[in-house]
Formats: sequence, C-alpha cells, structure tokens
Amino acid sequence: MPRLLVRRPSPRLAEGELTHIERVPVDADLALQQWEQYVDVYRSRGWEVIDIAPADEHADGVFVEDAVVMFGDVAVVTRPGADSRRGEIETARATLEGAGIPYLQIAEPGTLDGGDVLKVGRTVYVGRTLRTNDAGIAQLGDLLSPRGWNVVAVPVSKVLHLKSGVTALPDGTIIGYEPLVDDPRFYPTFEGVPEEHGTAVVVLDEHTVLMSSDAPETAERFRARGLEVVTTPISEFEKLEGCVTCLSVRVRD
Ligand code: CIR
Repeated sequence: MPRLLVRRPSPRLAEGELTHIERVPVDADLALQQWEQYVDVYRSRGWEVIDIAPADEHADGVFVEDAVVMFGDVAVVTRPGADSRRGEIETARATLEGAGIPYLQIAEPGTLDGGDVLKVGRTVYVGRTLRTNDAGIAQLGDLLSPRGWNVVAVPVSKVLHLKSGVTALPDGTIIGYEPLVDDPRFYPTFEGVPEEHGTAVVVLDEHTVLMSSDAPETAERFRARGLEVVTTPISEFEKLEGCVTCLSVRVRD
C-alpha cells in the first residue's frame, strides 16, 4: 500500500517565508480544511497516511516535501535552505525511523529543499535556487549516482522551487507555465500549460494526476489527453508559494 507522509499546518502558517510574491492574508481555518481535503484525496484512494509530529513553531512545516525526498525505497533528508525551516527535519527523521524507511542525509555546507527535486524516470532534475546550493546538489549526486540515478542541475530564478515551475505527467512529459520557467530547453519533453497553478501535478497512478483547483483550463487539457484529473483547493497554501506537490511525501511500493 502506498504511504503518505504529512504534517498538519501550524497555527502560524500565515507567517511562512515568502520570496517571489506579496504577502496576503491567509485564513488559518480554511487552510486546515483544505489540508484535510488534500489528505482525504489520498486516503480515499487507499493510501496509508502517516503523520509527522506537529512542529507548530515552524510556520512552513506543513510543506513536508522540502524536508524529505524519496528515491525508490530510500529517503534523503534534506538540509533546508531557509534558516527558519532547518529545524523541521528532526521530526521528519523520527517519522522515517518509526516507519522503517532508511534515509541518507544532506549535510553542511550543502542546502537542498525537496521542492527543487523533480524525478523523471531515473533522471533527477535539481533546481539551483536560493534554497538549494551547489554543495547540496553535489552531495545529492554523490548519494544517488551509485544507486543508479542521474542528477542534472538546472537553473531556477523566477520561482521559489524547481517544482513551482515544472513537474511531470505520468508519461514523463515535463509540463510548466512558460513565464515561470528559466529555459524549457533544459527538459527533453517540455510542454507549456496555460495557467500558473497548472504547473504542479502529483502523479497518483499511471492514469491519474492530482492538481490545484485553481487551474481549470490546464485540467481540461490533461483530461483531453486521456488522464483522470483530481483537483483539490489549496488557495491558502498557494498564498505562501506552496503547491500541490509540497504538502506531502509519497512513499510508493
Ligand atoms: C517556503 O518559502 O519555504 C514556504 N513558504 C513554501 C514552501 C513550498 N514548498 C514547495 O513548493 N516544495
């Protein structure tokens, strides 16, 4: 059974980091409701949900993808690039230990946010951003090459994380909203989408993707390709530069 690691939003969510967008008020109750709906999408499809211990002192702790990335059945625990987020990894590590998931660790001076990591087959694109530095990318390469993964660094300057700009469909097509992508030529199969919030999809299975309900035209386009598209509202997280990928870590069988 696939497993999903999540962490409930902190009551301080509205104080989360912002880099590329203006701060607007966040509705904490609505955020909690949206988070519960997001988790239910997976639960109703048979995923086992594992809660990482709350870390309410970390406003951005709900964005667990930044702390842990899965590579097959091994996890990499990151060293988040923002000082305010570095403490999130302790509880994440404890959860991995409790769940019996082996992990590797990014260490100083490396920094890496999981939002900068996009896996397509055995290729691992890693965004070089304000959060992920060259040492972090080099360490990831050293950890993963012996395990058969090919790490490719890509420039990202217009959005917070690589996956704020591009993600991949089940067939490996890389999709992105072009105004937010530094250079689509880095990706062998790039296809543009018409909406900013249409850039992020989570592959639920070979035929199904999960995406924000704020990109209806993009959802229609994916349906026209024969995909099942599940949408969920995540407006309160989008106000903090979060997207549909970053609210969970997917541990697949
Ligand atoms: C941050 O700036 O770290 C949070 N406000 C948003 C993190 C979103 N994470 C992601 O896209 N992987």
